[in-house]
Amino acid sequence: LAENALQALHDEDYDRPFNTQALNHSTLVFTRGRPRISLNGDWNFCVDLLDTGLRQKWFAMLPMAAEERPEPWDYDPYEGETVPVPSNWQMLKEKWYFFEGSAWYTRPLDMGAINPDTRKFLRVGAAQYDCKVFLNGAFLGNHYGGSTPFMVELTGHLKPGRNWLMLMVNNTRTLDRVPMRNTDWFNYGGVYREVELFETPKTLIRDLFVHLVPDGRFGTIRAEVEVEGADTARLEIPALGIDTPLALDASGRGVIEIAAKPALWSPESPVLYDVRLTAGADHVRDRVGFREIRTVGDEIHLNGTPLFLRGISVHEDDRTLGKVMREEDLARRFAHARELNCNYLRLAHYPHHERAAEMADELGFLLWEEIPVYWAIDFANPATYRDAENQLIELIKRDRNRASVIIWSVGNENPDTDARLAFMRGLAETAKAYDPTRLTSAACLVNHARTCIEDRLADHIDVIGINEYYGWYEENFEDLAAIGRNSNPGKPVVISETGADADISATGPRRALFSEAYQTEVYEKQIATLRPLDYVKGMSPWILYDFRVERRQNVFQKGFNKKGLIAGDKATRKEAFSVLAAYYAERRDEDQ
Ligand code: GCB
Repeated sequence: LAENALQALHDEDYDRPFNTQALNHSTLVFTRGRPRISLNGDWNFCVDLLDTGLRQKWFAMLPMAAEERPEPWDYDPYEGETVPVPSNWQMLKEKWYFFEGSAWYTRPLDMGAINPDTRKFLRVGAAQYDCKVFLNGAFLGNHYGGSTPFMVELTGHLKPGRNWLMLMVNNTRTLDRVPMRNTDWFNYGGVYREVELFETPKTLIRDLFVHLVPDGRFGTIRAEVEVEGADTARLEIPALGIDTPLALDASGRGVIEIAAKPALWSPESPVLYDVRLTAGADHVRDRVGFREIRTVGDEIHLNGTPLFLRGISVHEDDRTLGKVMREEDLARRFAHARELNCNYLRLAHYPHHERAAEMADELGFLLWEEIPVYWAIDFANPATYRDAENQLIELIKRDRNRASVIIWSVGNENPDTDARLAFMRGLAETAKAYDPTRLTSAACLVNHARTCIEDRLADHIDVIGINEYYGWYEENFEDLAAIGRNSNPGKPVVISETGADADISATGPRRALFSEAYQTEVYEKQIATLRPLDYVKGMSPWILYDFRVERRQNVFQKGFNKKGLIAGDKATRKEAFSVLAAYYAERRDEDQ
């Protein structure tokens, strides 16, 4: 035993069998409208700073009373400290604030008798970043990516009565991940979205994608479904009088196009329809809006009408909850966007909670959704590409029935290298393959020497996002006007970011950089300069709320990026808020 233990200690590959990407988009099951059992609540918790848990096989420890254990042990998965799920450990105890590494979560799963005619699936809404799943000591798979849901089938692994579920979550930033080591948002760790258990019949609806066919005629609804264990399904949209069988091929896939004239979804009229799919004993349902988004030259058309995107960027960040999202927080976010006269939000820089897009569907906001291909990630690494692409597909599968989502963004401010071009072009193509009904974008580059928009990626996406900080990182405001004149993008441009920090606390400055007055001036100049540019079809300044980040430590920032139009309390509006609100009110009135 001692020899084995020694060998394990020296064996750098001890964790290799666990580092597969086995829990990827292909294991997802469509879960909308399904009954579910919440596994939120208190879980046993232990940080594993030295990463010894895998070597010591913490996952294989049997539940037994302390006095019965035959060997000494270093972790108490069945007793000991507990934390609530969902949560970010940084927000729970000061000693965990800067902790980066592995932590183990354990909880019982009480099943009663196992019904052999059912299947069981575990769904984790999100865990930052890498999550290994164990059930009763057996390894069931690993997921990479901190913001998308993943699922694992438990059927066959569960036993009657009490079972033990363990999640090992690691939030270490590394160069080959997506994002990599360097970001401008906080590296919250842990299981921070809902954990749920689903029970289905043997026949299983894997996927349902319903949308209006984007042919400019608004008269055809298309449904694509994927089912296991049936050769036919039934699609119903009762309010449109649709109730139709759908033939499935040998692989369980089926596609149908149906003539229909739904009332079109738009921010002004966010109409949603009940959609139901039945296959054998399995049922799912969703609430779906039908609308068309497309570009025509340098315009963006929603349902055939040109559109200006009056937006704001948002992070998922809360002073006390971290990345844990509550209904009230999302409702407040949309209420503030409404007050700014927005019709659009950029959900930066990673997939936000899925409830955000549902709410946008209900309230009538358009969304840009994004994966964290941020700055200089390891573009030449095929494993990094697989990770990014998987996160993209997981996001698309999760949200592609949401009418509010109009743009899939494949990255943000990435250096223009050949490797990056191949990588991001691949992602843009994947987005179209999984969802041809939406636009692709990315925050692209400006050539500062030539003062014009110049990015090879622009040829491969529908909308050119531009982050520009004239008046902040770039001093010479005249250059922005020059870029406007010198560029001829031939596609719609959205100013995906612009802004300036303002510290409005009692110790904040009165004038110059970091003052509220300076931020206001930047907004006024930005609006005046961008307004005459015809190809600029929208903007989402940076950002709605101040947010926490490790890298910002000067005397005014103190661990926060303060470019918010509202302070970190999510209540105190800065002066620039009303400047942007007034501009958007004018644009809205012009568009009507
Ligand atoms: C950017 C980044 C964003 C940063 C922002 C800033 O260009 O896209 O993530 O937070 O600038 O404040 O510097």
